[in-house]
Amino acid sequence: MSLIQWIHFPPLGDERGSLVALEAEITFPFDIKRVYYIFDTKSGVVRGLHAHKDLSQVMVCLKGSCRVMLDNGLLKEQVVLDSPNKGLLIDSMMWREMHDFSEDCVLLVLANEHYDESDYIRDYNDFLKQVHS
Ligand code: T46
Repeated sequence: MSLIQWIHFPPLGDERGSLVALEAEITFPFDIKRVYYIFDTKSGVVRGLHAHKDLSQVMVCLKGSCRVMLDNGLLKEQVVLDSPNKGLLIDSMMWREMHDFSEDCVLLVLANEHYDESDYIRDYNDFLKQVHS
C-alpha cells in the first residue's frame, strides 16, 4: 500500500484561467478547521520533522515546488508537490519532512483540527516507539 494519497481537485477554470474550490466533504475529505501557509522558506531548510497523534492534513503547493517525505515507521516514500490542482493527504501517525523548497514555493495546508502542540511527536525515536507499541 502506498503512503501517497493524492486528492485531485475538480478544475473549474475556463478561457480566463484556472480556479479550484475546496468544499468540506464535497471536494475535500474532512471539515476544515485550520488553514495555514508556508512561504519564503530559505534555501536548504528542512521543515516538518514530526508526526501528529491525531490530525489529518492536506498539503497543496500553490506555487513553486517542494519534496515531501512520508514515513509510517515501516515504509518511507517521497513525492514532489508542484501543482495547485491536487493535494497530498497526510493522516495521523505519519512522520513528514519537507525538503527542497523552491524560492517561490507557497505551500497551503488545510487541517481538520485547531493547532495543538501536544499533538506533535517531534522525536523520531518516540514516533517509532509509538508506532510499534
Ligand atoms: C505540519 C507541517 C506540514 C502555530 O502557532 N499554529 C499553527 O497552526 C502552526 C502550523 C504552527 N504554529 C507555530 C508553531 C511553531 O512555533 O508556528 C511555528 C512553526 O511551526 P512548525 O515548526 O511546526 O512548522 P513546520 O513547517 O515544521 O510544520 C508545519 C506544521 O506545524 C505541521 O503540523 O504537518 O507544517
